[in-house]
Amino acid sequence: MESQIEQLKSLVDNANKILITSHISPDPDAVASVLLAGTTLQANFPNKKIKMVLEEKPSKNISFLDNYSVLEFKSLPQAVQELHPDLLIMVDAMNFERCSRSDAGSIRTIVNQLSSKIVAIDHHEELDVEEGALYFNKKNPATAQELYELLFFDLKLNKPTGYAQTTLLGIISDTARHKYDNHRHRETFKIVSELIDAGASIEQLENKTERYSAGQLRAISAVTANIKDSGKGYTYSFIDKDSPDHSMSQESKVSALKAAAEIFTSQFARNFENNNWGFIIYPELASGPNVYSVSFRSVTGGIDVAALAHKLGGGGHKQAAGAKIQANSVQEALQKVQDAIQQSKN
Ligand SMILES: [Mn+2]
Repeated sequence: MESQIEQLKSLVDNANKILITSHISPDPDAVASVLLAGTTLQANFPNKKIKMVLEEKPSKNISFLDNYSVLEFKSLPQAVQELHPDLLIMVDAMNFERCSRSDAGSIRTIVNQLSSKIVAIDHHEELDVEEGALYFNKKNPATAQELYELLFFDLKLNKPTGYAQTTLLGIISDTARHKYDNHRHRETFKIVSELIDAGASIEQLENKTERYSAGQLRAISAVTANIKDSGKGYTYSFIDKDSPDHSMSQESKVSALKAAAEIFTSQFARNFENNNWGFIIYPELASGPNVYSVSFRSVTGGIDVAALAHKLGGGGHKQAAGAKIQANSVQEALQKVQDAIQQSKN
């Protein structure tokens, strides 16, 4: 019986055309993971045709990363149709629905017709792993770490230019600079030391990624104004459609809402009054007028928020998870979340 690593090695060896992708609403770990996997394969197998495609652009500007310009942002079914990949690698995701908002089903149809091989490399809670995929998940704190271990420790591939900064960005952003308990801390800190030795800098990275506009700070003030203690052990806040204000363009509104939600989830969801978990609801403007996002956080060992998010059609980690909700108002979305919490107690 071939080991998983041997299977991965032969899938890569036998593929001439490889497509690498990640999840919709890509965060820095998703983008860094696509870049790390793609540039490493490109550097080690210069005769293979390798494409790095994401269906959506990241909300954070991380275009300073080395090789960022090789990333293509386009419809994933279209990219699969154009390339006819022998091998499709999903990173930071485990099924096509996570990778495509436009049409996951048609990706599945094309991939089946082509008999393309599928690999999924992820660190989220296991949920609907794509059928037939060779699946890797050690529950690392970031997919960039999972990839670093696979590519350089297990497959012993050569490192491409820019790998140190790219990997470090994935790890630093998904761990919120090592804020949370991490059962793979020995591997994480060993790798982070290697990356810093290779010239990457946490301070420089964070100075580039942690930037706020006036619009984002106005959205944050709406979030802190709306913060509530439910009286049932959890904290919540919300932003309605008209926040932060009417004058902003759609694009800056989307980024302001995301930034405000992120501040709430990282700083306040677990830390308000005596509560150790909570959530925020905000309009998901990019998905349509009646779509809201809910984002949950809890302290390790407390509430399993992945299960709550799953009830609402989403997913994630036990301590950090989210879902998208159809609702006509933020109040209706809030009611749906509170109903799901109530049901999970019964
Ligand atoms: Mn991730």
